[in-house]
Amino acid sequence: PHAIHLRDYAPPAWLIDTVDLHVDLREEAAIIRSTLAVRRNPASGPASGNAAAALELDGQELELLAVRVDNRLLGPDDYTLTPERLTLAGLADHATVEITTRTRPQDNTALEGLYKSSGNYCTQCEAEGFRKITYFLDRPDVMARYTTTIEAERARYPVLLSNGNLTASGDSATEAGRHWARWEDPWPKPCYLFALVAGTLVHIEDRFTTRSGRDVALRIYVEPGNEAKCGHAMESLKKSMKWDEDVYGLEYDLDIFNIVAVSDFNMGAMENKSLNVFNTKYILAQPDTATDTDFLGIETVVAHEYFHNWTGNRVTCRDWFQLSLKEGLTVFRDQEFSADMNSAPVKRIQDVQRLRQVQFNEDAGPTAHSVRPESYIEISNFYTPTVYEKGAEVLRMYRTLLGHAGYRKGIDLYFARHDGQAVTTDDFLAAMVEANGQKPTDPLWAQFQRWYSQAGTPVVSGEGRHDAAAGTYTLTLRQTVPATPGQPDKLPQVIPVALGLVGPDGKDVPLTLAGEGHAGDTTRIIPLTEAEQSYTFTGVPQAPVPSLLRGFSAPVRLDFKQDDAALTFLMAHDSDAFNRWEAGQTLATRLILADVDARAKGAETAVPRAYIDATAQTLARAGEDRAFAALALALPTEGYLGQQRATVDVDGIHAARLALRRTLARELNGAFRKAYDGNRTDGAFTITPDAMGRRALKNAALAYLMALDDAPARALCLAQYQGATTMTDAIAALALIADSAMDERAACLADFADRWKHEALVMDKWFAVQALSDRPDTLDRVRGLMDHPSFSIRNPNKVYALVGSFAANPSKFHAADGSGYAFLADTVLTLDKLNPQVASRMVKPLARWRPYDSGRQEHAKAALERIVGTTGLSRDVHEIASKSLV
Ligand code: BAL
Ligand code: ZN
Repeated sequence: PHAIHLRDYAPPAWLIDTVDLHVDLREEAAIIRSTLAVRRNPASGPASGNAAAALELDGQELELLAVRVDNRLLGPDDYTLTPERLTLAGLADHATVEITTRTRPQDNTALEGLYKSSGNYCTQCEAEGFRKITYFLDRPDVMARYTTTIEAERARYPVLLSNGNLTASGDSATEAGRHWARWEDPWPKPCYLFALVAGTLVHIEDRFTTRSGRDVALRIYVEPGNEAKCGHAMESLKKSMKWDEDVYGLEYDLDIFNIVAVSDFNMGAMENKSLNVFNTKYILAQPDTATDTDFLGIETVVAHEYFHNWTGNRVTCRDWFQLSLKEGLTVFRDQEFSADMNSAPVKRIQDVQRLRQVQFNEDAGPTAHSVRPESYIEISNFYTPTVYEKGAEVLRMYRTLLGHAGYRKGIDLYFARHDGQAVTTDDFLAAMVEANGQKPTDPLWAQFQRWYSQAGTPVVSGEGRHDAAAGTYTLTLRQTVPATPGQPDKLPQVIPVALGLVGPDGKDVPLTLAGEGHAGDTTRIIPLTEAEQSYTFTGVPQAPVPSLLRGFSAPVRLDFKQDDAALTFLMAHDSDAFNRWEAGQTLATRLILADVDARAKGAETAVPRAYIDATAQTLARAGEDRAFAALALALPTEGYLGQQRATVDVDGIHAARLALRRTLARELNGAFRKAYDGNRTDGAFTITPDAMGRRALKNAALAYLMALDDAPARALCLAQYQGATTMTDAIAALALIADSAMDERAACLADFADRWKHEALVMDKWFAVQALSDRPDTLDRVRGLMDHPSFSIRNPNKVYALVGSFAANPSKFHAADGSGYAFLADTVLTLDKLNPQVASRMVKPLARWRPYDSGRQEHAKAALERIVGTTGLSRDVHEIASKSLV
């Protein structure tokens, strides 16, 4: 397989203005007739040698039945056909090309292109699935207007949907029992936004009136029986539509917006124009089947896909290297939407936790790549936390540097300039800065561009010095960007550091830089642009405690010299909620890592009284913001702790973290019990931030109590499981029971499975709690569960729930004997034959083997070599596995 490089981009030699698709769905196969109005691209003329360029159409796994050009049927000598391309030479400058192909959606286990899920037809075309439906210029810079006619048996497929508006429908004139529907999408779009659905579906309907008075029909289609579980998704959709008008001035542009939820889906959801296709996980929810996290996930993903209507669909990507143009921006938009709908500090902490857990990990490993990658072998491998979440951080930094009003000016100019176009991240940057009277070539913005081109997580280190005599505080900051594969040398980046100085009274000091006439704000943005920079603040008579990177103002690792007393002070007093949380996490990280080191030498450390007292304070103040308190009580994950060391001490980290949990549980037992009892939510279920905060705090307290695994805790946990009225409470208790050696463990797991065996999404949770269990026989159980009637290796959600969760179980997946790695390799090889995209996702945990000890390294390498040495491996898995062995 060969790599595709950004530097090789050339505009398409041909354009497609209109596409008329006729899709005939039959039980034996689907027949697709596509009529394309093509023309030579004037922007790709003689100068680029394209005057006589042939029309080269992408196509994969298609059976070609007929080709006509301007109504003339071509013979096999009139075109060139390879497994990946259909080439037509000698065309006039304008032509009508009609292509008829056959595919077998029922055999499509890769879930890319046209496939069947639970007996219904659906499509997934991003990034390159359309070429599995018909021969086409499958690249996002070819935007066309689509008309789609779907024909199928009426009884089995009463619902026929595609993009745009339904313009006609009827019964087949020639065959009894068959019907058809025609959809026309007035908006030009790249083929990755095409969608089609046919099946037995029911829907709920609502309406939204846009601010200019457009009445939009909103429909969510699901399998019969699920219609009562769509209410939260519908509310989320309406909130998103309103928020996008209020915050971005962006309005919906058609009279209908359809969502279809399917149970077999590689991703979370897909933003096809006016026909979003969703994984059921991000639509279906009721209090007894979905957790608070699920409810929040639905709100976010529904918003994300809706927001793509502008950021992705109206303005799309020129090529796939620009993926973050739409994904980073849209993630930033959904993050801010969710922050506005719920608790902003809690949302920010959760987003940063995810960034650190997955993106920092990626950025430090063999598949590290920049937000705008330079090359790829398989584009599906680049739907990554770097493109999505780090991309979102880049957007946040624009807003931090330009201010809210400046950011909005930039967004407005971006749409004014580029509506209807396929553009680049350079175009985006130009719009942002030019709208603010600056130039992309200005030093700051030329340097800011490195966020797109340089991979690796920058490290910011430094220290502060107080001069009591002068009343000044001098802060020195340094940055380095680590080497990553293919990028050995890095240049400094623009790092907006949001800074506050907290005085001894716990209040923020107004910040005045030396040379400024008057006191400024109490939080200031310092753009760190050099490898080292110093800043002196005046009017600081008493030694302050600095609070750096407030709100996590840049996606960097901070290594600032600060003693435990300063961190404890910030935990209590920082006006920035994120940094109050962060100070506690930094302290906990220090304590656990010190204990890891002690354990390596056969000793153990004692937990300082000050830390226990600070945790007691967090509990005492929990009523101020319970969701925040729950996050503050959670210790850093084993994954995050491992990232802090060159070599991960798997067992040491596991033991030290558990020991700290047990110490806190013992020392603060009464306080945890009080927090538990004080936050029972036995009344009517609501998903308000307050109700979710109560459940989160109560379950955090229960987890601490269960760390002791004593009789009172067990009784409490069992009672919660048995009496739970919400899935949040039921699964929290079940996860703790699955971790424990309680006699009731097997009975509870059996009870849960018996109760929920007909609810696929609930069974996913059942698989996950067992795969994440701390019990010594977890791997054996996971192997056994692969044969459970509710498990299917063909269903991505099941694979993510069981295999993905196991790979996220630090001490079990990284077992010293390599058994976890061998299991994952076996599973990846089985999966690869069915669904390369899912297989490729599952190989990633194995690819990050370098920071482990030599024994584990050898086991992981052997597993990877076994994968790479397998013949017929997909491009997807080959790319990740082979890169990880370099
Ligand atoms: N575009 C792929 C799914 C998503 O990011 O919305
Ligand atoms: Zn997206």
